[in-house]
Amino acid sequence: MTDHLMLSPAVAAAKAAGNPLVALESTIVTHGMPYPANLRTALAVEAAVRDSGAEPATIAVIDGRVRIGLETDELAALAEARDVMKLSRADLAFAVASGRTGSTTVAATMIAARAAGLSVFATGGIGGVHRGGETSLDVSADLEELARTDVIVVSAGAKAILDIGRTLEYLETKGVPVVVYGSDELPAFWSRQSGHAAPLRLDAPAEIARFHKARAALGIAGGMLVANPLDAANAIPRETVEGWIEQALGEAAAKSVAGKAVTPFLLGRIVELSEGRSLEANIALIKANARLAGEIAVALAQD
Ligand code: PSU
Ligand code: MN
Repeated sequence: MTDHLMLSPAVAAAKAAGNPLVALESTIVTHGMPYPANLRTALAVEAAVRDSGAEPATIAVIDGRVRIGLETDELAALAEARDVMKLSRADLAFAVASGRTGSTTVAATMIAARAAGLSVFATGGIGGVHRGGETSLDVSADLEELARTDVIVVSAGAKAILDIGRTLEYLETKGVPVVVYGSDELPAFWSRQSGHAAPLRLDAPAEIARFHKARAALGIAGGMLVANPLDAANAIPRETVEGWIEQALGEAAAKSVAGKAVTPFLLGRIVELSEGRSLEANIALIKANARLAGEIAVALAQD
């Protein structure tokens, strides 16, 4: 893989100096938010990582090369592009082998981050078991990746469009620690409440770094999910969100939306149904996650 990996000058310099780094995904840019809010957010997220003392490394595949760290013009091109692949474990190498351009999901970003030696990654919300997943078998490859790849994924939990209970069961079965930052309740992306208790709770970046090191010392492979609740001022009550989700899910079923298109369709419709309120919350939560991820990376680099 190393031949196909290309570090940006800033990322290469940070790595060489042993400075903390945070990986960022790009599917949120190409499939998760409308233009130009997606570009504005991607740049603000990189700034949030820098503010916390770490170097951001936004990951994508451009013309068949796995890029670790993008220049602003490259990010801008991705944000406006329409025919970009949404890459996961199944097709990351396909894009490389065929010289394609694609954005990386949580799963693919974890693989690329690990290959580049990065152990902290910030996203919005992970994919998981979709509602009705017990019959459709629509379960995001993000969950399996968390089970096997040693990266700390900082999120606002699983996206609320999913079946959060079954997503938690899957993660528990696979031995993935779910650590809620500073709360006893697992957040649900746009909302602070999910109705599910925090499987584990930690209150400081240094505690998360210590947990990560203890797992490594015990030889326990696999990732860790950190769920960071959105602050109350930006969060949306669960009951409010649930109405939009129900409507978007009904429309997805009526249109037979399936496979990779499901999550982008639901997120896009919820932005419309909420008249942009969900987008503002999504932007706020990814910035907060980037900041926390930076703090964890800084803590990992100490001692
Ligand atoms: N977080 C967001 N918006 C997004 C995503 C995460 O705030 O669009 C993306 C991530 O890349 C995640 C993907 O991996 O949604 C999940 O897609 P699926 O359900 O098809 O696995
Ligand atoms: Mn799916």
